[in-house]
Amino acid sequence: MSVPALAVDPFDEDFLSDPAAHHAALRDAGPVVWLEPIECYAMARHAEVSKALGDHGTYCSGRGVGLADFSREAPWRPPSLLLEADPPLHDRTRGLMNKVVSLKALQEVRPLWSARAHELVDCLLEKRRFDAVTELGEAYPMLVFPDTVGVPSEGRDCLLTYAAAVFNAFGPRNAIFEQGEAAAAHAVGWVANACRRESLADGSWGASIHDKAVDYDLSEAEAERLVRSLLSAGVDTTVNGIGIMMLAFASFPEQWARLRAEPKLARRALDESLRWDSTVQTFFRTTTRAVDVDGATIPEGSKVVLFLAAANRDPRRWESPEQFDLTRATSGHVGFGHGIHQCLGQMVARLEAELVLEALIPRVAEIRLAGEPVRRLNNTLHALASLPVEILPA
Ligand code: OVV
Repeated sequence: MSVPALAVDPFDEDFLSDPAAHHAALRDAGPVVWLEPIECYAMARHAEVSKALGDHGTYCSGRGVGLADFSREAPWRPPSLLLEADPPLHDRTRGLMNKVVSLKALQEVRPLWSARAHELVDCLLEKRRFDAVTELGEAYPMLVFPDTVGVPSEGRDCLLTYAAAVFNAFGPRNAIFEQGEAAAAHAVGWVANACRRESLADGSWGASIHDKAVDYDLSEAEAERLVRSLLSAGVDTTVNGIGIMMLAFASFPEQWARLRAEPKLARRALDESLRWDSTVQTFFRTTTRAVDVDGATIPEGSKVVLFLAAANRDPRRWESPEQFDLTRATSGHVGFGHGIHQCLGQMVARLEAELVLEALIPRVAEIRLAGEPVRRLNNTLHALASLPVEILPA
C-alpha cells in the first residue's frame, strides 16, 4: 500500500495561524501521510502517534526531534542530553533529572509558589482587565521557576527569547526560525552562563543537577547542558499552557462555573486544556528501520512528524474532541508526549496551573474575553501573544 501524499506545509503561516483547522485533513488522509513541501512523513491520528511515541527503538530521538536530521546536518545547538538522546545515555540523564524534579522537590516549593500565585491574583483583581498572556501566563512562571532553578536575577527576559528560538528551531529554516535565531544570539550567551555551577544559587534545582552529576557519570559540561534543558523546556511551555488554559475558561464559561462548584477539578484542568489545545503541537522522530504502518512502509532513516495536537482531538479517540470538559478522562492524551521521553516537567506544569486556579477560584466569578486573542507564530508551540480578559470578582 502506498502512502498518501499531501501538499501541506505545516510550518507555513496559514497552517501555524490556525493548526486545528488543518488537522482533520491530515488525520483523514491516512494513518501515515507524506508531506511534499517538507519531504517528511507525518502521523496525526491518536493511535499511530501514541504508538510511535511508545516505540523509541523504532522511532529514535538521537537524530533530532525537529525536521533537521542530525546525522546529515549540524544541529542548531549542541543536542539536548534528554530530548535528543536515546538509551542508554537518555536513561542516565533522565535518571538524574527525575531525582531533581521529584515529587518531594515539588512539595517543598508548593507553599512559596502558592503565595506567589495569591500575590499575583491580588494585583490582577485590582485591575479587573488585564492581559492573561503577559500579566498571568508569562508573569506567574517567571515569578517562580527561574528562582527555583537558581539562575541569576539580571536579564531573565532572555529565558523567553531563548525558549521561543529553541522551539522555532525544530521546524524548517523558514522566516519564523530565522527571526527567532537572530533575536536569540544574546539570549544563548545568557543561558550558557546561567547554566554554570558558579551562576546557580545554592540549594537550587540547577545546583542540585551539578551536585548529582558525578554519581551519574556525567561531566560538568553535561551537567550544564541538563540545566539548559530545564531552561529550554520549562518556560515557554508553561507560559502558553497557562495562557491557553485561561483561553479555555474564557471560551467555556460553564467550565469555570463547574470548577468553582468543585475546586478539586483544578488538578485536572491543565491536562484537559492541553488535550483541547496542545501547547507543543509537534515533535519529530527518525526511523531506525523500515517500519510497516497499517500496510504502508516507512523506510529506514525517515523523519516522521507526530502531530500531538491533532492526536489530542482525534474523533477516533475522543468524544466531542472540540469540547473543553473538565470531567473528561484525559488519560492517554499526548500533550506531554508518551513513553520514555514523556515530559519531565509535567508535575511542574500541573502545579503551576493548579496554584493559579486555586488562587482565582474563590475570588473570580467569571472570566470574560475583553478582546480578540492574538497568536504568536512559532514552529512548534501553539502560542499566544496577547489574551485580553476581564475578571468579575466573586
Ligand atoms: C521538551 C524540550 C523542549 C525543548 C528543549 C528541551 C526539551 C531540552 O532538553 O533542551
